[in-house]
Amino acid sequence: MEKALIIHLSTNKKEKHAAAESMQELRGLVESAGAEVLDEVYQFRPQKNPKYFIGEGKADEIGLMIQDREADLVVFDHVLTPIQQRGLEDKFQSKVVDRTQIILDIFAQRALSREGKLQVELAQLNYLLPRLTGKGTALSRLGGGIGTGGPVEKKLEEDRRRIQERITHIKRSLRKIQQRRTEQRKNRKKSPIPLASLVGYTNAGKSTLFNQLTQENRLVSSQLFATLDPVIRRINFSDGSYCYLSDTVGFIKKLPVELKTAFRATLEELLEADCICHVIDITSSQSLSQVEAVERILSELGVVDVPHIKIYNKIDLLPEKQPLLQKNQTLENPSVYLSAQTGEGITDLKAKLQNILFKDLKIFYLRIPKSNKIAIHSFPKWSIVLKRRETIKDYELKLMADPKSIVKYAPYIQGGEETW
Ligand SMILES: Nc1nc2c(ncn2[C@@H]2O[C@H](COP(=O)(O)OP(=O)(O)OP(=O)(O)O)[C@@H](O)[C@H]2O)c(=O)[nH]1
Ligand SMILES: [Mg+2]
Repeated sequence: MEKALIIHLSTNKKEKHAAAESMQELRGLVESAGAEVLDEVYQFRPQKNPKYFIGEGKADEIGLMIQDREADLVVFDHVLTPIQQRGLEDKFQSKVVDRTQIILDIFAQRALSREGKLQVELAQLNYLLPRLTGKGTALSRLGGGIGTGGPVEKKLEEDRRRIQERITHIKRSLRKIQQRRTEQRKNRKKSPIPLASLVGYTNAGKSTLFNQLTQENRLVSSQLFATLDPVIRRINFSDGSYCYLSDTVGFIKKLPVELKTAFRATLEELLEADCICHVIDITSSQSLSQVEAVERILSELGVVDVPHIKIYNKIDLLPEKQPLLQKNQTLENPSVYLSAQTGEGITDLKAKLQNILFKDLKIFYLRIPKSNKIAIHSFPKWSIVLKRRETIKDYELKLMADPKSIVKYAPYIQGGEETW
């Protein structure tokens, strides 16, 4: 296991608290990427050093620490320029990476689907391209000064061209995959069955809740970004109605722009949701700023007027039954306190989901003669069939539908409630 030192630079003394929070998150990221954190180093400095990012004196200090603690890796809680990364690697004689690279690394380890893998590769290449001269490779060590004439430049030019070609190729493949998904989505849109989407900060408990609601067995883990590939399953409600639920990649503050771009198509699926279920880890000391970060990303994606439920998760970890705040609740945008792990509060969530998703639908009872084949086959296209049964001559259906869409079938509507 690689051993890492993690470094944070504040340019503003007032940001002490934010610095500690950000470093706690970086520690989680480094561990999720598979390394061990040996120590944390903070520096306050009004300006970034163009060559070393931190001050040169601090860099020397860290150089000694690397030897002393036998670190293999130094991770900066920021985005480094190629020059800074090279300057630091030369000074430390050790690997130096930034926050973006750590996140890209985790994504690369987790991607399973073809689309996910291509998206991560695209993000990595876009990160690499402007840094091609700056990496600590044998090649770039020659960079600058005598002897870096024609051949080296030519080699770099070739590398850049090959990367550019690969980027074009990946983009083309992704477009094809995404076209297919758009088709599937259109079909789903035509169906009357509504879609709820789980969103939230990484590690909030989305997949745990997904499993609880859909009886699935998706990977749940204390590692950050355990989920990358989106998935959709059905939730069944006790009255026989149902909806779809999607689970997807978690959000994080300072999400690298390369990943935002590459995963845009995945994230844009949220625009299709009829309800956004925002899962919040109530036990995190940073839950407020995490909520803000998630809301910012949602609004950047244009997900603004979709009804949402705020789901405060992990209440089983709260010290005792402390009164839980229920503020800023509306019928359209309620909140729920629950434990995705124990199942406490799930019934409440399901009821609120039903209120939102089926708000415009009513229950109807119909009796249709078996001879009317067209009518029978059309029901699933515009209604949610809750139950069906048959007599010798007729089909009888209990269904949920928009009163406007059922007008055509008015002659078949029955009273019949008590007989079901
Ligand atoms: N105690 C407790 N732990 C929970 C609860 N819900 C989730 N967890 C834990 O929180 C961690 C993260 O859960 P996940 O469901 O993987 O979280 P996620 O939001 O899907 O995370 P990413 O996919 O990484 O973005 C795991 O260790 C879960 O066991 C809960 O209600 N109570
Ligand atoms: Mg997950």
